[in-house]
Amino acid sequence: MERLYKVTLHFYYPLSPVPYPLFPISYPLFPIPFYPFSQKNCTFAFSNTNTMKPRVTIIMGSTSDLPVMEGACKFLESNEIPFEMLALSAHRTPDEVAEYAKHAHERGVEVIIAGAGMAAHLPGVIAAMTPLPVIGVPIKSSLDGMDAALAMLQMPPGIPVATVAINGAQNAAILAMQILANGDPMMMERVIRHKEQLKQKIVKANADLAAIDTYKFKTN
Ligand code: C2R
Repeated sequence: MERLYKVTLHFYYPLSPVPYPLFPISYPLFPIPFYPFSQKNCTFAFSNTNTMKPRVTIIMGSTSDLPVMEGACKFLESNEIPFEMLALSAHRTPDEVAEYAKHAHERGVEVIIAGAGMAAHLPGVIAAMTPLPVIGVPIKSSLDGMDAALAMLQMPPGIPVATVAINGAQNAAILAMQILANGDPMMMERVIRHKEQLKQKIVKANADLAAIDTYKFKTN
């Protein structure tokens, strides 16, 4: 719910009988309690409306996909990329999917991540109706996720869905960040930093392996 908050601060300050630079001299003669006090009020107003515009939409076919799709949310959050989260279904809410897909780019959205399980038509249907790149996340909810993966991978020529691994929501968010990084130097820095962190993980892994000294025939 939208709320407007107002905070008023009341400032009371002594009116010095002499100019303030002379205050140290006048203070012993006229201590502050003898000064007349003046008051000023300052009001700050702020609302709880979120003014950030989403650059990425994370859509899921059902909230049962949320535990997987949170992998994408967490990655975007940690990289300070504004995103919105929606549940839409090409099967259950076809009109709403069309309404969303046709207008997402007009609202400033740049990349769409769509996760769905089973007969996962959602990303393909969105891709058919938007000029934006669509990244599909096949959700493992039946047949080990192969049904959803094939539905996304096997898009007909002309309507691509960039499909990540089954339950690979974090990779979808990384890919979204890489798309955003084109023409956005700050975002490109984040992509480079992310790659650097991956490298550091392997550097540490090698240090940990080198520290193992329980084998007589281990040479490093
Ligand atoms: P429920 O748990 O709501 O029954 O959904 C969802 O993504 C979910 O993985 C079961 C599964 O159905 C998927 N679903 C789709 C679509 N809508 C919902 N694949 C769609 O439009 O493609």
